Amino acid sequence: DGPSVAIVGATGAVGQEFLRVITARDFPYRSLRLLASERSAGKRIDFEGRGYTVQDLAAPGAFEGIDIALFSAGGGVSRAHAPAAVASGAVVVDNSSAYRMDPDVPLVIPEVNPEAMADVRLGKGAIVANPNCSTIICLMAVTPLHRHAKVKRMVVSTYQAASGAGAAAMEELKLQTQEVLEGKPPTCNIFSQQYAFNIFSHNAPIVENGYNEEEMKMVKETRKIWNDKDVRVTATCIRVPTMRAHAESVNLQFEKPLDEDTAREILRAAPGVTISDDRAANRFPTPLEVSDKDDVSVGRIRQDLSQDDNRGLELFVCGDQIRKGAALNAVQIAEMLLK
Ligand code: A2P
Ligand code: 11C
Repeated sequence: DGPSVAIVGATGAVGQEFLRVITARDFPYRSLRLLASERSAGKRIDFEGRGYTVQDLAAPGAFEGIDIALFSAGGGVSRAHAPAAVASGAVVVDNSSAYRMDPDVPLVIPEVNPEAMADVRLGKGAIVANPNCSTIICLMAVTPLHRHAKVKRMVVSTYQAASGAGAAAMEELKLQTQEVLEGKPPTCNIFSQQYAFNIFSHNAPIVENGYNEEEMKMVKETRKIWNDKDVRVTATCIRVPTMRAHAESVNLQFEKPLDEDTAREILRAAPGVTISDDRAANRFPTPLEVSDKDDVSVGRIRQDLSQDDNRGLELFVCGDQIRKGAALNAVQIAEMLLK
């Protein structure tokens, strides 16, 4: 029993994580179809005791009989193929940026705004968008506080892992690290500059206002998810040589006062959030600690001393970019469709 599920981009970093999350959560499925590019067509993937042959997404009938299609093969692939999936009656959960800002497409973090997808039904073709990983990780920690004291302004600085740029970027980081240690010139295929032992501004293109696209996604997606077009958000997104979890420094300005003890209490009760805030031991969230974990981890919770009347807080958040930033969030959306 359960829905028939297709995974688009099944050979990629997020695609492989979909499979792990499906197993971890015991997601019920009637059948599974693994789709990727023609490069991978014919490749065998063993999953839960069965062998699957990867199929070419572009072959006719790729979505025939599919109830839920989990897409993670980039925006171009989603734009090219999600309409066909919808036309054949599937609900597409799209991990790309292609449809996020479409007013007819819900942009959903299940712990934050499940109500946005109230009209989406299994059996009726539709798209639900998964937010950008940096947005998800940030809003998992900030939304519970926002509900309490209303965020007026949010300043985010990110420290983003290789996985955000795909499996090949993770391989490039490993290879470069080895090359640099051996005194060889680093191979730069995915990124245009040395990544190992370096940090640089996020590789997303810079737009007209000087921000890069990753930063603008955080701005626009936050407004849509919170349904608050007035909230002020600014971000600086940086790539750091970690493997699969993003870190973010978040500065908040609230409409109402919020002291740090109350903030800690609120976060302790928040689903999908763990607190790691040991001042005595100087131990706080790290990308390594949250890797392969479902929860985002929050620490460095402190009053912003530059703001009056307890109107400001500082936080440091880490989250597994492939897990909650992508695959887990999408599978949670799929689970909501089964309710
Ligand atoms: P393939 O392995 O056949 O190239 P990652 O983000 O880790 O780089 O993974 C990208 C995923 O998207 C892979 O599964 C990749 O398949 C898939 N993909 C990329 N381009 C296409 C395409 N044009 N059609 C179908 N799948 C694609
Ligand atoms: C990163 N978040 O970490 C990016 C990549 O809009 O889904 C994913 C871009 C997106 O590099």
